[in-house]
Amino acid sequence: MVFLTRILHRAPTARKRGFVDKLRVYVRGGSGGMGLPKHNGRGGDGGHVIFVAKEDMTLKQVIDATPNKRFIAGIGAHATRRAIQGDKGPNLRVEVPTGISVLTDTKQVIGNLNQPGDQVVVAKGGQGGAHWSDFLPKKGQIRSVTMELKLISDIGLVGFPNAGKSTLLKAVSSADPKIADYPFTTMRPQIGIMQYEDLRRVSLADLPGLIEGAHNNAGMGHHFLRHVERTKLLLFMVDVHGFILSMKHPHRTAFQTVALLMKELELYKSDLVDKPTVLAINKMDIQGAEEKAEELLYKLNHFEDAVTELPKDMRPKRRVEFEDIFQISAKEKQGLNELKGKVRVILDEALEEEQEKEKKQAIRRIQKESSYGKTVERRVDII
Ligand SMILES: Nc1nc2c(ncn2[C@@H]2O[C@H](COP(=O)(O)OP(=O)(O)OP(=O)(O)O)[C@@H](O)[C@H]2O)c(=O)[nH]1
Ligand SMILES: [Mg+2]
Repeated sequence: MVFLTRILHRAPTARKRGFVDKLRVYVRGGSGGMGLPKHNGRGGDGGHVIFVAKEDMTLKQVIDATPNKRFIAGIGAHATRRAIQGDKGPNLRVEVPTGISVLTDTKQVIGNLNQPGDQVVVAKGGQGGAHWSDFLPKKGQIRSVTMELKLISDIGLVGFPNAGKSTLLKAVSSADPKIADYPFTTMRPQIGIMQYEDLRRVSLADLPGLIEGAHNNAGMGHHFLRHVERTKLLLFMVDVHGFILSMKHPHRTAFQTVALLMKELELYKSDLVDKPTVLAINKMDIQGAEEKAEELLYKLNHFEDAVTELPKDMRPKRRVEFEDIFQISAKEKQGLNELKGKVRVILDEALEEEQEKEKKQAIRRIQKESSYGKTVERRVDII
Protein backbone atom coordinates (compact mmCIF):
# COMPACT_ATOMS: atom_id res chain seq x y z
CA MET A 1 0.00 0.00 0.00
CA VAL A 2 2.84 2.33 0.81
CA PHE A 3 4.10 1.70 -2.69
CA LEU A 4 0.82 2.70 -4.32
CA THR A 5 0.32 5.78 -2.23
CA ARG A 6 3.71 6.93 -3.33
CA ILE A 7 2.95 6.28 -6.98
CA LEU A 8 -0.28 8.19 -6.89
CA HIS A 9 1.29 10.98 -5.00
CA ARG A 10 4.28 11.13 -7.25
CA ALA A 11 3.08 10.81 -10.82
CA PRO A 12 1.13 14.08 -11.14
CA THR A 13 3.93 16.05 -9.49
CA ALA A 14 6.35 14.69 -12.02
CA ARG A 15 4.14 15.87 -14.83
CA LYS A 16 3.55 19.27 -13.34
CA ARG A 17 7.17 20.10 -12.70
CA GLY A 18 8.21 19.25 -16.20
CA PHE A 19 11.65 19.83 -17.54
CA VAL A 20 12.97 22.86 -19.35
CA ASP A 21 15.22 21.99 -22.27
CA LYS A 22 14.90 25.20 -24.25
CA LEU A 23 15.10 28.75 -22.99
CA ARG A 24 14.98 32.06 -24.86
CA VAL A 25 16.51 35.04 -23.11
CA TYR A 26 17.34 38.68 -23.78
CA VAL A 27 21.00 39.63 -23.71
CA ARG A 28 22.59 43.06 -24.01
CA GLY A 29 26.21 44.07 -23.93
CA GLY A 30 27.05 47.17 -21.92
CA SER A 31 27.31 50.52 -23.73
CA GLY A 32 30.69 52.15 -23.99
CA GLY A 33 31.54 55.22 -21.90
CA MET A 34 31.75 58.77 -23.32
CA GLY A 35 35.09 60.03 -24.54
CA LEU A 36 36.45 63.40 -23.47
CA PRO A 37 37.25 65.60 -26.49
CA LYS A 38 39.14 68.25 -24.61
CA HIS A 39 41.73 65.81 -23.31
CA ASN A 40 41.46 63.22 -26.06
CA GLY A 41 40.04 60.89 -23.39
CA ARG A 42 38.64 57.51 -24.26
CA GLY A 43 35.53 56.02 -22.69
CA GLY A 44 35.75 52.49 -21.35
CA ASP A 45 34.33 49.68 -23.48
CA GLY A 46 31.07 48.12 -22.36
CA GLY A 47 31.17 44.67 -20.75
CA HIS A 48 30.20 41.48 -22.59
CA VAL A 49 27.52 39.00 -21.63
CA ILE A 50 29.28 35.66 -21.39
CA PHE A 51 27.67 32.25 -20.91
CA VAL A 52 29.82 29.87 -18.92
CA ALA A 53 29.02 26.15 -18.78
CA LYS A 54 28.67 24.65 -15.34
CA GLU A 55 28.34 21.03 -14.43
CA ASP A 56 25.07 19.71 -12.98
CA MET A 57 23.14 22.84 -13.76
CA THR A 58 19.69 22.99 -15.31
CA LEU A 59 17.95 25.60 -17.45
CA LYS A 60 15.31 25.74 -14.73
CA GLN A 61 17.98 27.02 -12.35
CA VAL A 62 18.88 29.73 -14.86
CA ILE A 63 15.25 30.93 -14.83
CA ASP A 64 15.03 30.66 -11.05
CA ALA A 65 18.13 32.81 -10.67
CA THR A 66 16.91 35.42 -13.18
CA PRO A 67 13.13 35.17 -13.60
CA ASN A 68 12.90 38.14 -15.99
CA LYS A 69 15.32 36.36 -18.35
CA ARG A 70 17.25 39.56 -19.12
CA PHE A 71 21.02 39.63 -18.97
CA ILE A 72 22.66 43.02 -19.30
CA ALA A 73 26.38 43.64 -18.88
CA GLY A 74 27.91 46.73 -17.25
CA ILE A 75 28.49 50.01 -19.06
CA GLY A 76 31.97 51.44 -19.64
CA ALA A 77 33.00 54.43 -17.55
CA HIS A 78 33.16 57.88 -19.14
CA ALA A 79 36.56 59.41 -19.64
CA THR A 80 37.24 62.18 -17.15
CA ARG A 81 40.01 64.63 -16.59
CA ARG A 82 41.33 62.40 -13.82
CA ALA A 83 40.90 59.18 -15.75
CA ILE A 84 41.53 59.87 -19.41
CA GLN A 85 40.90 56.22 -20.14
CA GLY A 86 37.54 55.21 -18.69
CA ASP A 87 37.29 51.80 -17.01
CA LYS A 88 35.88 48.92 -18.95
CA GLY A 89 32.33 47.92 -17.97
CA PRO A 90 32.18 44.65 -16.02
CA ASN A 91 31.38 41.52 -17.98
CA LEU A 92 28.28 39.64 -16.95
CA ARG A 93 29.10 35.98 -16.60
CA VAL A 94 26.02 33.77 -16.60
CA GLU A 95 26.25 30.19 -15.44
CA VAL A 96 24.42 27.87 -17.80
CA PRO A 97 24.16 24.08 -18.06
CA THR A 98 26.85 22.08 -19.81
CA GLY A 99 25.60 20.53 -23.05
CA ILE A 100 23.73 23.47 -24.55
CA SER A 101 23.82 25.11 -27.95
CA VAL A 102 23.27 28.85 -28.00
CA LEU A 103 21.32 29.96 -31.07
CA THR A 104 20.17 33.25 -32.56
CA ASP A 105 16.55 33.74 -33.60
CA THR A 106 17.58 32.80 -37.13
CA LYS A 107 18.93 29.51 -35.77
CA GLN A 108 22.58 30.42 -36.23
CA VAL A 109 24.79 28.74 -33.69
CA ILE A 110 26.67 31.24 -31.55
CA GLY A 111 28.41 28.50 -29.62
CA ASN A 112 28.24 24.99 -28.22
CA LEU A 113 29.11 24.54 -24.59
CA ASN A 114 30.07 20.92 -24.34
CA GLN A 115 32.43 20.86 -21.36
CA PRO A 116 32.19 22.50 -17.95
CA GLY A 117 34.10 25.77 -18.14
CA ASP A 118 33.44 26.30 -21.87
CA GLN A 119 32.33 29.84 -22.52
CA VAL A 120 30.93 32.00 -25.27
CA VAL A 121 30.32 35.73 -25.65
CA VAL A 122 26.65 36.08 -26.48
CA ALA A 123 26.44 39.89 -26.54
CA LYS A 124 29.43 42.13 -27.08
CA GLY A 125 29.90 45.36 -25.21
CA GLY A 126 29.98 48.61 -27.21
CA GLN A 127 33.24 50.48 -27.74
CA GLY A 128 33.97 53.52 -25.63
CA GLY A 129 33.93 56.92 -27.33
CA ALA A 130 37.25 58.11 -28.76
CA HIS A 131 38.49 60.57 -31.32
CA TRP A 132 37.53 58.31 -34.26
CA SER A 133 33.90 58.25 -33.11
CA ASP A 134 33.72 61.91 -32.23
CA PHE A 135 34.08 60.72 -28.65
CA LEU A 136 30.61 59.15 -28.79
CA PRO A 137 30.28 55.65 -27.39
CA LYS A 138 28.75 52.65 -29.17
CA LYS A 139 25.83 50.71 -27.78
CA GLY A 140 26.28 47.11 -26.73
CA GLN A 141 24.96 44.27 -28.86
CA ILE A 142 21.30 43.50 -28.19
CA ARG A 143 19.61 40.24 -29.12
CA SER A 144 17.52 37.32 -28.04
CA VAL A 145 19.28 34.01 -27.84
CA THR A 146 17.96 30.54 -27.26
CA MET A 147 19.72 27.95 -25.15
CA GLU A 148 18.91 24.48 -26.33
CA LEU A 149 19.85 21.49 -24.29
CA LYS A 150 21.06 18.81 -26.61
CA LEU A 151 22.04 15.50 -25.32
CA ILE A 152 24.46 13.84 -27.58
CA SER A 153 25.18 10.43 -26.30
CA ASP A 154 26.19 7.16 -27.91
CA ILE A 155 23.53 5.11 -26.18
CA GLY A 156 19.99 6.02 -25.13
CA LEU A 157 18.27 4.06 -22.38
CA VAL A 158 14.63 3.45 -23.14
CA GLY A 159 12.30 1.66 -20.77
CA PHE A 160 9.22 1.74 -18.60
CA PRO A 161 9.53 3.44 -15.22
CA ASN A 162 11.19 1.36 -12.50
CA ALA A 163 12.88 -0.94 -15.01
CA GLY A 164 16.24 -0.09 -13.48
CA LYS A 165 17.64 2.32 -16.07
CA SER A 166 19.19 4.64 -13.52
CA THR A 167 20.51 1.68 -11.53
CA LEU A 168 22.30 0.50 -14.68
CA LEU A 169 23.69 3.97 -15.40
CA LYS A 170 25.05 4.15 -11.89
CA ALA A 171 26.53 0.65 -12.11
CA VAL A 172 28.45 1.22 -15.33
CA SER A 173 29.45 4.88 -15.07
CA SER A 174 30.46 7.41 -12.51
CA ALA A 175 27.08 9.17 -12.75
CA ASP A 176 25.05 9.25 -9.57
CA PRO A 177 21.38 9.32 -10.59
CA LYS A 178 18.51 9.12 -8.15
CA ILE A 179 17.18 5.59 -7.78
CA ALA A 180 13.92 4.67 -6.05
CA ASP A 181 11.19 2.07 -6.04
CA TYR A 182 8.53 4.32 -7.50
CA PRO A 183 7.91 5.29 -11.12
CA PHE A 184 9.14 8.55 -12.63
CA THR A 185 12.10 8.87 -10.31
CA THR A 186 14.15 10.22 -13.19
CA MET A 187 12.58 13.48 -14.26
CA ARG A 188 15.19 14.71 -16.63
CA PRO A 189 17.78 13.06 -18.84
CA GLN A 190 21.18 12.44 -17.43
CA ILE A 191 24.35 11.30 -19.12
CA GLY A 192 26.99 8.98 -17.74
CA ILE A 193 30.27 7.94 -19.31
CA MET A 194 31.36 4.31 -19.45
CA GLN A 195 35.09 4.02 -19.61
CA TYR A 196 36.78 0.95 -21.07
CA GLU A 197 40.20 -0.40 -20.17
CA ASP A 198 41.75 1.03 -23.33
CA LEU A 199 40.31 4.40 -22.29
CA ARG A 200 37.58 4.41 -24.96
CA ARG A 201 34.66 6.35 -23.53
CA VAL A 202 31.05 5.69 -24.39
CA SER A 203 28.25 7.92 -23.19
CA LEU A 204 24.94 6.61 -21.97
CA ALA A 205 21.80 8.75 -21.53
CA ASP A 206 19.30 7.79 -18.86
CA LEU A 207 15.89 9.08 -19.83
CA PRO A 208 12.67 9.36 -17.84
CA GLY A 209 10.50 6.24 -18.10
CA LEU A 210 8.04 5.84 -20.96
CA ILE A 211 4.63 4.26 -20.45
CA GLU A 212 1.90 3.19 -22.81
CA GLY A 213 0.10 6.21 -24.14
CA ALA A 214 3.24 8.33 -23.77
CA HIS A 215 2.52 9.77 -27.22
CA ASN A 216 -0.68 11.16 -25.71
CA ASN A 217 1.38 12.68 -22.93
CA ALA A 218 0.78 9.92 -20.42
CA GLY A 219 3.46 9.83 -17.75
CA MET A 220 6.37 12.08 -18.58
CA GLY A 221 5.33 12.11 -22.22
CA HIS A 222 7.17 11.66 -25.45
CA HIS A 223 9.20 14.75 -25.11
CA PHE A 224 12.38 12.99 -24.09
CA LEU A 225 12.56 10.75 -27.11
CA ARG A 226 13.97 13.81 -28.89
CA HIS A 227 17.19 13.03 -27.08
CA VAL A 228 17.50 9.53 -28.47
CA GLU A 229 17.16 10.67 -32.06
CA ARG A 230 20.87 11.32 -32.30
CA THR A 231 22.12 8.36 -30.32
CA LYS A 232 23.84 5.57 -32.19
CA LEU A 233 22.31 2.74 -30.20
CA LEU A 234 19.16 2.25 -28.19
CA LEU A 235 19.21 0.12 -25.09
CA PHE A 236 15.74 -1.14 -24.25
CA MET A 237 15.44 -2.11 -20.66
CA VAL A 238 12.65 -4.16 -19.11
CA ASP A 239 11.88 -5.46 -15.68
CA VAL A 240 11.52 -9.20 -16.19
CA HIS A 241 8.59 -9.11 -13.77
CA GLY A 242 6.69 -6.55 -15.81
CA PHE A 243 5.19 -3.26 -14.73
CA ILE A 244 2.10 -1.85 -13.07
CA LEU A 245 1.58 1.88 -12.74
CA SER A 246 -1.25 1.69 -10.20
CA MET A 247 -4.21 -0.45 -9.17
CA LYS A 248 -6.25 1.30 -11.84
CA HIS A 249 -3.87 0.20 -14.56
CA PRO A 250 -3.38 -3.25 -16.02
CA HIS A 251 -0.28 -5.23 -15.13
CA ARG A 252 1.95 -5.47 -18.16
CA THR A 253 4.25 -8.44 -18.58
CA ALA A 254 7.83 -7.98 -19.70
CA PHE A 255 6.87 -8.98 -23.25
CA GLN A 256 4.01 -6.50 -23.29
CA THR A 257 6.25 -3.69 -22.03
CA VAL A 258 8.74 -4.45 -24.83
CA ALA A 259 5.98 -4.37 -27.46
CA LEU A 260 4.55 -1.17 -25.97
CA LEU A 261 7.96 0.48 -26.04
CA MET A 262 8.24 -0.40 -29.71
CA LYS A 263 4.81 1.12 -30.28
CA GLU A 264 5.69 4.36 -28.51
CA LEU A 265 8.90 4.65 -30.49
CA GLU A 266 7.05 4.05 -33.72
CA LEU A 267 4.44 6.66 -32.86
CA TYR A 268 7.14 9.18 -32.05
CA LYS A 269 9.19 8.68 -35.21
CA SER A 270 8.93 5.54 -37.24
CA ASP A 271 12.57 5.49 -38.36
CA LEU A 272 13.73 5.15 -34.75
CA VAL A 273 12.66 1.55 -35.13
CA ASP A 274 15.58 1.03 -37.55
CA LYS A 275 18.24 2.19 -35.12
CA PRO A 276 20.52 -0.54 -33.77
CA THR A 277 18.87 -1.71 -30.55
CA VAL A 278 19.74 -4.15 -27.81
CA LEU A 279 17.50 -5.45 -25.05
CA ALA A 280 18.48 -5.80 -21.41
CA ILE A 281 16.20 -8.00 -19.34
CA ASN A 282 16.72 -6.73 -15.81
CA LYS A 283 16.15 -7.89 -12.24
CA MET A 284 17.29 -11.42 -12.98
CA ASP A 285 18.36 -11.73 -9.32
CA ILE A 286 14.77 -11.93 -8.08
CA GLN A 287 13.23 -15.37 -7.62
CA GLY A 288 11.19 -16.64 -10.52
CA ALA A 289 13.06 -14.47 -13.01
CA GLU A 290 14.41 -17.38 -15.08
CA GLU A 291 10.97 -18.69 -16.09
CA LYS A 292 9.76 -15.20 -16.85
CA ALA A 293 12.81 -14.46 -18.98
CA GLU A 294 12.25 -17.70 -20.88
CA GLU A 295 8.65 -16.75 -21.51
CA LEU A 296 9.76 -13.35 -22.77
CA LEU A 297 12.33 -14.88 -25.13
CA TYR A 298 9.78 -17.37 -26.41
CA LYS A 299 7.28 -14.62 -27.10
CA LEU A 300 9.90 -12.49 -28.85
CA ASN A 301 10.60 -15.49 -31.09
CA HIS A 302 6.87 -15.85 -31.78
CA PHE A 303 6.21 -12.15 -31.91
CA GLU A 304 3.34 -12.07 -34.39
CA ASP A 305 1.26 -14.48 -32.32
CA ALA A 306 2.24 -13.16 -28.92
CA VAL A 307 1.51 -9.54 -29.73
CA THR A 308 -2.18 -10.36 -30.17
CA GLU A 309 -2.32 -10.27 -26.35
CA LEU A 310 -2.43 -6.51 -26.73
CA PRO A 311 -5.37 -4.56 -28.11
CA LYS A 312 -4.95 -3.89 -31.84
CA ASP A 313 -4.13 -0.21 -31.52
CA MET A 314 -1.30 -0.97 -29.10
CA ARG A 315 0.54 -3.39 -31.36
CA PRO A 316 3.59 -2.05 -33.17
CA LYS A 317 3.33 -2.13 -36.95
CA ARG A 318 6.94 -3.14 -37.27
CA ARG A 319 8.92 -4.86 -34.60
CA VAL A 320 12.36 -3.76 -33.48
CA GLU A 321 14.96 -6.43 -34.27
CA PHE A 322 17.35 -6.69 -31.35
CA GLU A 323 21.04 -6.99 -32.15
CA ASP A 324 21.50 -8.80 -28.88
CA ILE A 325 19.57 -9.66 -25.73
CA PHE A 326 21.14 -9.70 -22.26
CA GLN A 327 19.88 -11.01 -18.97
CA ILE A 328 21.25 -8.84 -16.21
CA SER A 329 20.88 -7.62 -12.69
CA ALA A 330 21.76 -3.95 -12.64
CA LYS A 331 21.50 -3.94 -8.87
CA GLU A 332 23.73 -6.96 -8.28
CA LYS A 333 25.98 -6.03 -11.22
CA GLN A 334 25.46 -9.35 -12.94
CA GLY A 335 25.95 -9.63 -16.70
CA LEU A 336 27.12 -6.05 -17.01
CA ASN A 337 30.60 -6.80 -18.38
CA GLU A 338 29.13 -8.79 -21.23
CA LEU A 339 26.63 -6.02 -21.94
CA LYS A 340 29.38 -3.39 -21.91
CA GLY A 341 31.60 -5.47 -24.20
CA LYS A 342 28.96 -6.26 -26.83
CA VAL A 343 27.57 -2.75 -26.84
CA ARG A 344 31.02 -1.49 -27.64
CA VAL A 345 31.43 -3.88 -30.56
CA ILE A 346 28.13 -2.65 -32.03
CA LEU A 347 29.12 0.98 -31.53
CA ASP A 348 32.55 0.47 -33.07
CA GLU A 349 30.97 -1.17 -36.09
CA ALA A 350 28.54 1.73 -36.43
CA LEU A 351 31.47 4.14 -36.17
CA GLU A 352 33.42 2.31 -38.86
CA GLU A 353 30.41 2.38 -41.15
CA GLU A 354 30.03 6.10 -40.54
CA GLN A 355 33.71 6.75 -41.27
CA GLU A 356 33.51 4.66 -44.43
CA LYS A 357 30.51 6.71 -45.54
CA GLU A 358 32.30 9.98 -44.79
CA LYS A 359 35.37 8.79 -46.69
CA LYS A 360 33.29 7.99 -49.75
CA GLN A 361 31.57 11.36 -49.54
CA ALA A 362 34.93 13.13 -49.26
CA ILE A 363 36.30 11.27 -52.31
CA ARG A 364 33.20 12.18 -54.31
CA ARG A 365 33.59 15.82 -53.24
CA ILE A 366 37.25 15.90 -54.27
CA GLN A 367 36.44 14.30 -57.61
CA LYS A 368 33.73 16.87 -58.21
CA GLU A 369 36.02 19.75 -57.25
CA SER A 370 38.86 18.55 -59.44
CA SER A 371 36.60 18.15 -62.46
CA TYR A 372 35.32 21.66 -61.78
CA GLY A 373 38.94 22.84 -61.65
CA LYS A 374 39.62 21.38 -65.10
CA THR A 375 36.69 23.19 -66.62
CA VAL A 376 37.93 26.46 -65.22
CA GLU A 377 41.43 25.82 -66.58
CA ARG A 378 40.08 25.09 -70.01
CA ARG A 379 38.01 28.23 -69.96
CA VAL A 380 41.04 30.23 -68.95
CA ASP A 381 42.93 28.75 -71.91
CA ILE A 382 40.23 29.84 -74.31
CA ILE A 383 40.22 33.37 -72.93
N1 LIG B 1 16.15 -6.65 -7.39
C1 LIG B 1 16.55 -5.75 -8.27
N2 LIG B 1 16.09 -4.50 -8.15
C2 LIG B 1 16.49 -3.59 -9.05
C3 LIG B 1 17.38 -3.92 -10.10
N3 LIG B 1 17.60 -2.79 -10.84
C4 LIG B 1 16.89 -1.83 -10.26
N4 LIG B 1 16.22 -2.27 -9.18
C5 LIG B 1 15.35 -1.52 -8.27
O1 LIG B 1 14.23 -1.07 -9.02
C6 LIG B 1 13.82 0.22 -8.57
C7 LIG B 1 13.79 1.19 -9.73
O2 LIG B 1 15.12 1.41 -10.17
P1 LIG B 1 15.54 2.73 -11.00
O3 LIG B 1 16.93 2.53 -11.44
O4 LIG B 1 15.21 3.96 -10.22
O5 LIG B 1 14.53 2.59 -12.22
P2 LIG B 1 14.35 3.56 -13.47
O6 LIG B 1 14.13 2.71 -14.67
O7 LIG B 1 15.46 4.53 -13.54
O8 LIG B 1 12.97 4.26 -13.10
P3 LIG B 1 12.42 5.72 -13.54
O9 LIG B 1 13.49 6.71 -13.29
O10 LIG B 1 11.24 5.90 -12.66
O11 LIG B 1 12.02 5.60 -14.98
C8 LIG B 1 14.80 0.59 -7.47
O12 LIG B 1 14.23 0.27 -6.24
C9 LIG B 1 16.01 -0.28 -7.75
O13 LIG B 1 16.76 -0.55 -6.59
C10 LIG B 1 17.86 -5.26 -10.20
O14 LIG B 1 18.64 -5.65 -11.07
N5 LIG B 1 17.39 -6.12 -9.24
MG1 LIG C 1 15.45 6.50 -13.36
